Amino acid sequence: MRIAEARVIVTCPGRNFVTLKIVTDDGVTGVGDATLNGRELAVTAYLREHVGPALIGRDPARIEDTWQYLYRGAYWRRGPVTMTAIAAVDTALWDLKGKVAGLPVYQLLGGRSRDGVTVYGHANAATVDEVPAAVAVLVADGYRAVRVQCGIPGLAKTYGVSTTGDRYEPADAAVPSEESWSTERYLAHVPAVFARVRAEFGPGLRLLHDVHHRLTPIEAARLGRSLEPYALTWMEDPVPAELQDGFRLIRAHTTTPIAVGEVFNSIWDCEQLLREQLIDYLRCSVGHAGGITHLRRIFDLAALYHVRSGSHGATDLSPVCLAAALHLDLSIPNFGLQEHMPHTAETDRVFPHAYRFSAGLMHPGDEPGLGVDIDEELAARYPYRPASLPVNRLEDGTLHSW
Ligand code: CS2
Ligand code: MG
Repeated sequence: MRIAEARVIVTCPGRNFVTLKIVTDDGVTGVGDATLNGRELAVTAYLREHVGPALIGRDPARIEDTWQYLYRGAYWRRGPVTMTAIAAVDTALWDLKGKVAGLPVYQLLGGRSRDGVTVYGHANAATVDEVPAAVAVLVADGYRAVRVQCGIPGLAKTYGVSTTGDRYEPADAAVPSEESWSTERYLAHVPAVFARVRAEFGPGLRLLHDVHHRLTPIEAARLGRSLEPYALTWMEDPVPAELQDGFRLIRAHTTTPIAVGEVFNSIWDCEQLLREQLIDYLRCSVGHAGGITHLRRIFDLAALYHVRSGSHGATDLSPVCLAAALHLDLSIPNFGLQEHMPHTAETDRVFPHAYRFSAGLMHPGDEPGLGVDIDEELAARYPYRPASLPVNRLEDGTLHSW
């Protein structure tokens, strides 16, 4: 068996997705998610121009060798575009290997380590008074863990909260839209949000919050300490993660667990945070961190330091990525939580899949491979639409992290 074609499919059923479909000379296919929110065409070009031609004629069974070939062969190693492209190839090859073996990928990864994959949902509300109703919807749906994001008094918009009543999709304009931010307003407001949730739902519900890279280490330490009475499962992306020593300062002041990593794309981005036990959950995704092969390696390193997985799973990661994530989540020993933002029905039609949600757990299904595909005819009806993520400015106009 040899690789005969590497097809890159760009579609926009409500938001852009990029999918790599690898086809063998026997007609067996595998798919990988190559979506990088706001930079979709960069990965598309990388795959079409620099990776696809090099795959033709290769043995699809040689997954690790292909990974090394694409990683070392790039010369310019790492980075979100390169690693998303490698991730798509790797994921497609695991899909293919499962189909050839007649086994779901999780069986190739060592089988089930748990009954199902515990997922967390998103409760978003414009005001504190609206938060309990948003959380109640998820609890009623069976979620055992809920991420809570709330509007901030005095700010028109903030991360995670839709202002249109539609689903929250942050890539909302061809040229980045601008949002306004106030750390002072945020830090003064967030504890009351979780005090309200705990008062309404008690101590058992696992609560999470995404800070989205917006604080300094001492501000994050203050936030973590202010949230300690509410026993969060995690405080996510408290600071931009370039300065990893900064996490020592947060750790010195608060026991609120920390989750980081959705913007990481290689084991090297994680190594110091893991070795120094500066985080508690690692958010790297199959789609952005080099695929199943690399992410399994990252989670094995994390396990040495008591760090559990908490993979990114926003709607800008396609159903192909979610399917692959569930196979890995089901099998690794140090699974923590999996993010689950359900895709639209339109997206689910473009990406038929076997995975299912029930009572707070997800399972990838037992179809050979990943149990997901792309309906290329339907995908062709949704042309690419330029869309960029927003930028963020402080109230005095200073550019800040979004
Ligand atoms: C967020 C994401 O889901 C999360 O935790 O950080 O929604 C993130 O904003 C988007 O994936 C960016 O494309
Ligand atoms: Mg996040």
